[in-house]
Amino acid sequence: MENLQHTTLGEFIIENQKQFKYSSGELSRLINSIRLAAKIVNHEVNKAGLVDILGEAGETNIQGEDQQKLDVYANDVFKSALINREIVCGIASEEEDDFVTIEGKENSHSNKYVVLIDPLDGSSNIDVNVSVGTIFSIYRRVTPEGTPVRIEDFLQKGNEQVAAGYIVYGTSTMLVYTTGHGVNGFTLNPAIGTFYLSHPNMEFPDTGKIYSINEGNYVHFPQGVKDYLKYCQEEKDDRPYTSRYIGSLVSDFHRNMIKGGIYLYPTSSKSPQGKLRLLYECNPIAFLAEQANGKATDGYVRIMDLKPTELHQRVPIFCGSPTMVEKAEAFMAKYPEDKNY
Ligand code: AHM
Ligand code: MG
Repeated sequence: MENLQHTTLGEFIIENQKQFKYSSGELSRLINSIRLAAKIVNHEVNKAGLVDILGEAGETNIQGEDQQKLDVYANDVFKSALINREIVCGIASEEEDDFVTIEGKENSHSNKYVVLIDPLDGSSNIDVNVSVGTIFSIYRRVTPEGTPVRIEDFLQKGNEQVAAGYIVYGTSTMLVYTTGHGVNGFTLNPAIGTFYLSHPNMEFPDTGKIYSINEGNYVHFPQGVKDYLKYCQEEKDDRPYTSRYIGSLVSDFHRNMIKGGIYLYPTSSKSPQGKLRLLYECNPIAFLAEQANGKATDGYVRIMDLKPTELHQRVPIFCGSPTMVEKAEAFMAKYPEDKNY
């Protein structure tokens, strides 16, 4: 039977609204609409294995409905949840070349927040039934309310985030988020469609034994990363560490936060700026990491101190248990020339 003593996400959002300094209920409504969209996307992601029976993306299925690719579908769901409820003035998404401007009531641009989102990260994992995620980042606009949003509303430092979070569609579906007062995780009970607070005050252990990196790129990595990987594999003290790499940022990060570990996506000669996107992958992950006793840097500089220059900018990222990130940074510091990627 359902334990009615457990806090639901809806209750948690209301109870914690007063913590937020500009509390007008707008941020709470925004997180509520992300909660709703997460449930809809979860429902669709769960059916992904049926695609061979129901029809491939881009085809028409047996019922005559057009099948969409799941990342495009997730983008549409999150966008319409945010647009229909008239709570944001702009959205930037991995799925959209440019940011989307949203008009509020009576054609004004009166809402305060912008959302940056990766609607379905790691989506190549869908075909093989491995977990994927959604990542989101929320800012207050910097341009005047009532006017259309501009690029500078989106190109804010990670430091300015008011909230960030992710949904992991894994063996369970979880929504994990922060508004700058720690990190809390909620698990979906799919039978009744309710998220329950299952992981209050999540924190990275100070150190851990897991390193997560696509080691297939080893020969292309900067020397500092190569040296750090050799350190991870060395037989000394509590090493060698364990290698775990799902290839889904959200899932790798989530596991490391619970067990202790480091995730790295460095620059390489194949991807000289790294692969992951600053605005809707690295910054929200960095905010969560720091709110959970962890660290996130580009190997030299704190991710949330980087000044964004473009919407889909890529940066290298090293994040996770603080002692492990600091150790990796010490190896990078020996090669200061690699700082200018
Ligand atoms: P995507 O935004 O195209 O899905 O790529 C992001 C994903 C991350 O989730 C994951 O950590 C990384 O790309 C894996 O990349 P690789 O296959 O190069 O190791
Ligand atoms: Mg992505």
